Amino acid sequence: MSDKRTIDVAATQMLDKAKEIGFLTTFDRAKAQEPRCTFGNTGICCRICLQGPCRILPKKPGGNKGICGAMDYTIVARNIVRYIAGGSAAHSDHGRHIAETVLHVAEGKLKDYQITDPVKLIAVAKKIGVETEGRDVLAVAKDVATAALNEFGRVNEDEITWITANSNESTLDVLRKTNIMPSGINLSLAQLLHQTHAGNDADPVNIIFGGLKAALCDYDGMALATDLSDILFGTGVPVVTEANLGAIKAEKVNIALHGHNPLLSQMVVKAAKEMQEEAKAAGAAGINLVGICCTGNEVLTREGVAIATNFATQELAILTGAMDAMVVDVQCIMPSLRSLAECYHTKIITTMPIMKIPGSYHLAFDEHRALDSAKEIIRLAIDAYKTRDSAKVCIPDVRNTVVAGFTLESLLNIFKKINADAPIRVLTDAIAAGEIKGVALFAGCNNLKGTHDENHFTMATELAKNDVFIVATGCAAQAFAKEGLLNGEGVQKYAGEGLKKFIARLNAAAGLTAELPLVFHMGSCVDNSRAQDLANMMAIEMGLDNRDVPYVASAPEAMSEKAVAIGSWNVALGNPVHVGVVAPTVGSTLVNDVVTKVAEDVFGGFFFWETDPVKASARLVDILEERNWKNAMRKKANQAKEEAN
Ligand code: BF8
Ligand code: SF4
Repeated sequence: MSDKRTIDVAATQMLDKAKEIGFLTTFDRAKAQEPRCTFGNTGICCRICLQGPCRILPKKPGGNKGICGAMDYTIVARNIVRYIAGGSAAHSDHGRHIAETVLHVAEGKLKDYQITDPVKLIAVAKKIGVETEGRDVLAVAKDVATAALNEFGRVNEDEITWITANSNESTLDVLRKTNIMPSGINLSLAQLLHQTHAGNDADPVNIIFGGLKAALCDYDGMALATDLSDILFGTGVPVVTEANLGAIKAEKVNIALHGHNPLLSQMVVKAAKEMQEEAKAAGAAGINLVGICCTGNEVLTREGVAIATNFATQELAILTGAMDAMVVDVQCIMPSLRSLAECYHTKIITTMPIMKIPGSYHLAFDEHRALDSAKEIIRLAIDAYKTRDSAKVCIPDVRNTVVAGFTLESLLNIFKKINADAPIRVLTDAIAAGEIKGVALFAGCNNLKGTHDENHFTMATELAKNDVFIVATGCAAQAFAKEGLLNGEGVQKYAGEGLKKFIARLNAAAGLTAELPLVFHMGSCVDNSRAQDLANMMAIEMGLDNRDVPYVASAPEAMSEKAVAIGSWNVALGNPVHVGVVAPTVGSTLVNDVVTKVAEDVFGGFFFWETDPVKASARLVDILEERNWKNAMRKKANQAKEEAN
């Protein structure tokens, strides 16, 4: 574990303040956990039955296996795929919630939500085979939402819809041949928990394949979440805002939107617009919304809401003394928020039936009266504001300009201004010409096993220097936002000559008031599906299989089960994936070799673990250069020539 806590200047100031008031933050708690247990760290601790925990103790007679006889490889494989099950359940349940809401909108049951983007609705309907000709928008929406909900309960042999609709044929072939194509999400997740029950599957490879099937459900759940969120709230376009704790405003009622699901945060944004006067009547200059974690990314993309901070530093937003309410929904919310809030006037408001924190204020969010629920939340914040102690307010004067909102559609709209017929060719031609080396997706969390945000920053600037076009989601994107990589200055400071030229060309065509950024913010973690759509498009345009495309993914500070699931479907869909923490697969050479080596032969994608961000970046650049795309394109061109002769 590193001694340096964070590279974020605002966070450093707040950590010093925490020390001053004697509050132990997540950074202190991370230190308290050191040294870590090697068994757990490497994946060779089994706790899935009550005889356990069993550890692999090779030097003791009888200790080289668990009590039931499970080998290291079985234990490691079971542990890792159970992470995938957790992540996949979280993402897909988020998607289900949105799908259910779209269905209820289509049935006229909800007054506060509408179909905001009918163009996206028609595009999604066509993609998944829902009839659109001459049909009413709500009728189409009902069928699309029903198709999404059918992804969950399907128990027959039919293939799952969103993966089949989104993926390229050669990728689907691999998924079918390896028998990991899911049918229903619930079925695959239940089967995986069954498969990894004590005394069940002991074959590590079979377990990993079961895990990959569940990971594909993660992909499916997030792809439908992205599509249906766009339909409901609009597909983002470029927006300009700011990021870091300096986005919290002393003179305003500050509300942090924290969690993941836009069903709540979008409503708070809407309510805030209507309630500015109420805040003013309480003596504030208005209402200021800021985002934390992925719901922050959702409302940044669609509404231009500023970002306060990312996962590891969520507590620090409260330490500014100016956070009047933090409204949370699901996922990545630290239970510690509540005890810290006690030192201040901040109201922690939980809203979802599956996410409560003892002692915090629970306001059950009800989609049937969504706007009223959101208004109640804002009123709680205004009331809290009235009790704010101005002597405790200390907001770091740190913020950076952010240009975000690059959903795939909005990125393609920029490309279209250069090539209206084949927009994606703007990117692939620049790669073929050697101007840029390829595309890297940065995704995932913060992990305090390292220095907060350091891997993110170092890797993005290293890859930019090497002319890699970068897209980002999740807390990685928020790290870049805070550190000034999501604006034009970032390009001038960090891009290599080729990337600079490429972005300059986009700037000239885009005609936006703001300069395009070094890193293109694609949204929240469920929006990793947007990045995969980009990879799929590149493959089609370049005439390649996904496994040959110059596209890589990295989670420099992966933390959550969701990150494990995302990384795993990336591998299954053909992408090389870097992870900046050592995965708990290293306790079994066999399992580790399967996911880092054998996977490449089967899927084209593979994992590698590298905690040093400079080394990891160099490896990613090498991978982009070594991918088979040049050979494959040459071969295709020769074939075409021969056929023409
Ligand atoms: O879904 S990147 S810490 S906030 S899990 Fe969580 Fe990780 Fe952040 Fe978004 Ni994604
Ligand atoms: Fe131990 Fe086997 Fe039970 Fe795991 S399943 S805890 S290895 S007895």
